[in-house]
Amino acid sequence: MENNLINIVNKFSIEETPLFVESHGNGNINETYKVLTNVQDRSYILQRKNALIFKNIPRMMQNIKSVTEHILDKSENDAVFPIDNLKIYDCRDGKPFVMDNGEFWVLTNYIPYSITFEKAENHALAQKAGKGIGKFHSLLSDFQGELYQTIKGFHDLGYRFKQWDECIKKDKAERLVSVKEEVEKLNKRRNVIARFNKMIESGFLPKRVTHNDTKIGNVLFNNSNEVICVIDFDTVMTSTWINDFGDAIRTFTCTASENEKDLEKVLFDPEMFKAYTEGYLSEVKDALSQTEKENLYFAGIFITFEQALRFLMDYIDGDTYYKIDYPEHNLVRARNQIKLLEELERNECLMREVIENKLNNI
Ligand code: GN1
Ligand code: MG
Repeated sequence: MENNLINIVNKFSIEETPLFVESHGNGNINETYKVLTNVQDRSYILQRKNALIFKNIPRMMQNIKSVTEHILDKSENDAVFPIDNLKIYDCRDGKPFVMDNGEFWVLTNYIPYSITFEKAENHALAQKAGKGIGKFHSLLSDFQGELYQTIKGFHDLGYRFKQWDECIKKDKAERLVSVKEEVEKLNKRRNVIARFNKMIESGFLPKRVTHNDTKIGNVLFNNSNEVICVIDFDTVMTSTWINDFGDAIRTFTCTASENEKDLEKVLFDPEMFKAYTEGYLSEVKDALSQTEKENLYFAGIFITFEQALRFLMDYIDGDTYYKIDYPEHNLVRARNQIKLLEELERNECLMREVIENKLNNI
């Protein structure tokens, strides 16, 4: 296996000699490896993109290239996104990926001494991450290019509800009987979520360049806990900033990771919400439209509901989408997200007040 991976790395245009390849990170979709080379502190990230989920990888890579080039052009000498971090290497025939046995491989820089987190460890970290994601949004706010829709209906709850109805009808893995309570908890929220989604999809909120996976694990920090950059651009598409704010709130304000089994540990931390929101708004406040400002408070609830639905659907379907470490993993994740959803709902007023307050005082 390792030899095969080294052969793949050798197809990319890099000067160093790859020596070792080791498994890296804990993504739920792609296979990720760190490649060590003959030059100290010159390592790479090799990824096998999941072609079952990303149906058109060449176009996805085109999205990633256009967006990273736009950032790199604008952020030269910028402390938040220092040049080179996001570079994607072409293979020797000029494409930004290698095809091997029908599989797509991509090579990017490994940033020395970089770290990621599964949950926010302190408020300063959440504040800095908010600033980093806000910076990502503001750097791309004047992007003029076209972006391909990498995954159909990714954050469109109308589309997700169609998948949900089908999933419940088919009950492919015959697990429905064991998750009645969870299904009911989601169904009873359907109308509220659908109404919010309709408002988003109707064009009431501006369409922007969005990351669409702004979870905590996709923000890279250095060992002094300063943000280096946002990573994992696979789902960069056009949608609303609500989605990115929401996914960050889902993960930065929760006292446990999305894999935590003990639901008593899954709580909303209001201080984390304040810190993240302050960092985020300090970068994008002036660019936000009035409708975005008015609807940010619901973003965390919206995306956490969606994530609970997606994990539960995958469990009912028989675990065909997300990687799992044990048979009940998707169910554990779904229950965890439902608990967080309840916590967020209880804090809806608080979130509204904090946003209003920060908008007036930053
Ligand atoms: C997946 O593979 P990863 O960890 O980057 C998923 C996200 C989910 C996330 C939950 C393409 O992201 O949408 O929010 O898991 N990516 C895709 O951890 O479905
Ligand atoms: Mg991702």
